[in-house]
Amino acid sequence: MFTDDANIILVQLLSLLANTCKSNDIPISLKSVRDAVGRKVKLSLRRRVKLEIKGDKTENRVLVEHSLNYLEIQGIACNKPTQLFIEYERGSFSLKLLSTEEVNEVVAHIGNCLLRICPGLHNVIKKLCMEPPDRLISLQTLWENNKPAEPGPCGGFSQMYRCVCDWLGLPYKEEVQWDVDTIYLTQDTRELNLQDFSHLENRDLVAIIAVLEFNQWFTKLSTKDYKLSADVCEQILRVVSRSSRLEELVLDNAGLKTDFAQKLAAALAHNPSSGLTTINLANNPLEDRGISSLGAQFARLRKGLKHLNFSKTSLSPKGVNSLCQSLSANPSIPSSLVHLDLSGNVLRDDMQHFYHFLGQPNSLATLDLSNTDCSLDQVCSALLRGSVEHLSVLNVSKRKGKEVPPSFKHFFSSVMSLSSINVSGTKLPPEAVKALLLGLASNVNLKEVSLDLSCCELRSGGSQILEGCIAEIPNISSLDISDNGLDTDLSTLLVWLAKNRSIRHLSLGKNFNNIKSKNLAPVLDSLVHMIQEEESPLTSLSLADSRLKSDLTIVLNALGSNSSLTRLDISGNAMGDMGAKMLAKALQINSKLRTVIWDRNNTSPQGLQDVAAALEK
Ligand SMILES: *[C@@H]1O[C@H](CO)[C@@H](O)[C@H](O)[C@H]1NC(C)=O
Ligand SMILES: *[C@@H]1O[C@H](CO)[C@@H](O)[C@H](O)[C@H]1NC(C)=O
Ligand SMILES: *[C@@H]1O[C@H](CO)[C@@H](O)[C@H](O)[C@H]1NC(C)=O
Ligand SMILES: *[C@@H]1O[C@H](CO)[C@@H](O)[C@H](O)[C@H]1NC(C)=O
Ligand SMILES: *[C@@H]1O[C@H](CO)[C@@H](O)[C@H](O)[C@H]1NC(C)=O
Ligand SMILES: *[C@@H]1O[C@H](CO)[C@@H](O)[C@H](O)[C@H]1NC(C)=O
Ligand SMILES: CC(=O)N[C@H]1CO[C@H](CO)[C@@H](O)[C@@H]1O
Repeated sequence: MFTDDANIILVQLLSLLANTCKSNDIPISLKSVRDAVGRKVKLSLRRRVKLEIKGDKTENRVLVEHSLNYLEIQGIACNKPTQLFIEYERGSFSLKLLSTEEVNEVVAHIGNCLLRICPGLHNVIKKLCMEPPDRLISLQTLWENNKPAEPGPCGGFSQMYRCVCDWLGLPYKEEVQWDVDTIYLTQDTRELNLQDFSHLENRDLVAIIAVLEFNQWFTKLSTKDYKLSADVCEQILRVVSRSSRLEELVLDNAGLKTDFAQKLAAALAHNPSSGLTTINLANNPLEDRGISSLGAQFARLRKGLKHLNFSKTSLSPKGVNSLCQSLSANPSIPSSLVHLDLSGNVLRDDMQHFYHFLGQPNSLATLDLSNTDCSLDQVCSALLRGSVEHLSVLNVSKRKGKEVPPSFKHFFSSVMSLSSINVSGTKLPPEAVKALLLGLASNVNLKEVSLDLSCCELRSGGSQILEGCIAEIPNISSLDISDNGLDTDLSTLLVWLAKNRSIRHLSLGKNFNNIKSKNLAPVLDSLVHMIQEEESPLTSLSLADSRLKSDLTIVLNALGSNSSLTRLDISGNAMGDMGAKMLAKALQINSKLRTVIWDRNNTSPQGLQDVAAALEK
């Protein structure tokens, strides 16, 4: 309630007024109060009280509303009819008022003030205890009816920011208000990104972060590649220890060390109503000790966790085991944890508790173990035991030269429900690609699988494997094989791809870097055949970033006769005016295409006009 200054003023104020109202009978004269506090103080609250001092002793005082900062109130207790106990940041005091009604009025007034500053608060006063409890019910009804209809942009952020600056004695920055009230408001975002304010001083960041203790709009606090100072870290921890609104904390590469993780654990322990479910502390050297402390708290989180990112945090198997023991100990986590990123940590040795965790039924959709060297065999066996249902990203990249364990294929052939597999950029060795495809081919449980094999350096070897398996895979609805150095190999591969009647979306781009003009023709012929195949299931095709230039016209011409395509991405092909003309012609007869993604590379205004004219028809 009272900053140091305000508190002193209050105490002084009470002493000053003690003489003027020794007897309860004499009404408090407005003039005497005015004389005591000065003209500037608003006198909306004026009550005769007895301040309880040591033992049973009390002193007659007058309670006057000063420009108090209500943000500092921690709790109010009214355990006896006329008693009012107020606990604030730096102390507490206990008052006796003349009647229960007066106590209720004072509490109602404080609540109303808080509601004005912090609209949307669920518990207007954090800890409020009234005896008998029905006093509380009428107060809550009153506050409910008093809630402001429109709290202002981003949950009334600016107003709170002003109060917080006042409370912490920090300068109020107009530009913060402007940013939030205009930019954040237009973007309708719930994420407060510290980088937006990183040009300000640290103490300004402290005030901005402090608002999140009260604000009910923002649910995410984030920063990346920006070293946080000690006072900023302290304030973040304070918010974690008090907010029930904050759900996501992303402090990526923020210069945090072991002690931060330990303090974060303590902050979580302090806040039973914390709603934090996403924690991304990637690229901070937290080490085993930091993560273990955090884990001990994770074990107790009632709501569980959705997203944990400990990529490149200097973890060893010891830390991962400890973390996973904690995760296993929390009954909410198997159904809540969707993303787990442990990439970029050296995880070579035994990770018994990690595999145990994966081997329980769980909800993981992303498991990133790239650059960790952990055992693929154990991971796959565990995932199968855990009957994972929706794994969409299993990243085990940088495993060149390692043997592919049988459990890898077994996983893909037996997993019960897997809707997307993303191994993009994971540079799977050819045997692993083969195991994956054969596994999928023999899996009778899957349908509508989307497979992203882009950027895996497949080249000729990978192409042959694809040719051998792709036609056999039943329900693969989307396939991305872009950026794999396929070049001339594409001409045969496309023949096989065309045979499969389930692929509706195909991405082929960035595969034409080392192909000679004369070899390009057969590839594009195969593609044209595929597009024009009767009852082709293909509805979406991407040839993005292939730099096909004028050769693209071969494909564009094929669009004229009715193809099944509704979406085509030909961006990054520098097709020029000729291409634009062809596209224009195709669009004039094609009635199916709904979306064409295409950039203006090498197209002059004339080319643009041609296409525009075609679209008008
Ligand atoms: C974890 O954080 C890193 C660094 O920001 C990011 O690249 C990665 O995508 C994140 N992982 C997940 C699963 O979101
Ligand atoms: C897989 O990991 C590699 C290496 O860390 C990374 O570059 C790539 O983006 C990751 N892929 C996915 C799908 O997360
Ligand atoms: C697969 O992962 C990569 C890298 O993280 C991403 O860019 C791509 O969009 C993902 N693919 C799908 C189909 O989600
Ligand atoms: C694959 O899809 C077809 C129809 O699209 C369906 O009849 C068949 O049962 C599916 N196969 C599996 C294994 O789900
Ligand atoms: C394309 O299909 C539409 C209707 O399905 C038909 O009217 C049109 O004649 C067809 N065009 C060609 C070139 O086959
Ligand atoms: C095509 O556009 C990209 C980005 O818009 C640009 O970097 C590139 O130089 C352009 N290429 C040509 C040939 O104009
Ligand atoms: C689902 C589907 O149509 N799969 C087909 C893929 O291609 C092979 C070979 O043509 C067919 O046997 C599958 O039925």
